[in-house]
Amino acid sequence: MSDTVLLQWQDDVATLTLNRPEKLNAFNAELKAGLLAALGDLKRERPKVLVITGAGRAFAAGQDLEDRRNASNVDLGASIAEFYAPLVTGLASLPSVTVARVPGVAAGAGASLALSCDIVIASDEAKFVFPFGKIGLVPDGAITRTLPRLVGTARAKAILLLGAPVSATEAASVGMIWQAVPAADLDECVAACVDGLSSQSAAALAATVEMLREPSPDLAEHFHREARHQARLGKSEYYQDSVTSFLNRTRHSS
Ligand code: T3D
Repeated sequence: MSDTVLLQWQDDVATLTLNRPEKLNAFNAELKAGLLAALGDLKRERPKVLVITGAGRAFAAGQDLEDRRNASNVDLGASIAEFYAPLVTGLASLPSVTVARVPGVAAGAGASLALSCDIVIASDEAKFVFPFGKIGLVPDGAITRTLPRLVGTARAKAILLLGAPVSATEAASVGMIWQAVPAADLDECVAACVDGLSSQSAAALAATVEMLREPSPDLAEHFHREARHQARLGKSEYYQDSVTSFLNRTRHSS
């Protein structure tokens, strides 16, 4: 894997860093190849938690526009089919809880990537920029699907059609992301989130994200899936041990 993408491990937590800070981690060909290679590793290794972040002051500035100098020679449909779709669908199919650590700007497909994660924690200096209409493209990275689910259709339409940057603080206030935190506290907040996830059952977390990412449109089918997960998880040693330790807990009188 090239050093434009770093994949680091600590126990069952993986951290994927987009590493072209001088270009705000824009997706050039090398970085894209690195991301797809990393995705292959993640599919094999199945971490409990995956943190995705950008090196330096940005999360990611989206497609590298230097690689689009002669755009008429490039098939952008193929770019979606061969990179953006496999990336976002690949992440959505991981059993890992995905956490975006957003230190600064996330623009274009960079914003789509960040918002495709299960939990997004951003520095209060960050912003989400959707420049698609201004550069003559449809919003991609499935953001036209993701964003209405996060903030509702009316707000998603205004955000994507008007293209005004959304500050991290505003994003948190409308439920687009989980938290906007002071820049100096970003790492501590992400670490607390990761610790909270790490202390839980991997199988339970995987089932929970599977249900949350793609809820069944039909309520009966949703309950069917829920029952299947619960039947399996209910037989696990993890659950049995948790029940036993609850029942054997020591009560402290105050
Ligand atoms: O093509 C396809 O395959 C279809 C898919 C498209 C998906 C997309 O993502 S389309 C959207 C592409 N992204 C953008 O349009 C964002 C372009 N960037 C910006 O608008 C601004 O850079 C930011 C708002 C993100 C940040 O602004 P600022 O003032 O903080 O930083 P800056 O000075 O503009 O950028 C710093 C450097 O990063 C600069 O390089 P330099 O001059 O110092 O060598 C700049 O050129 C470079 N950079 C930033 N974004 C990109 C980029 N280089 C290439 N591509 C970029 N997208």
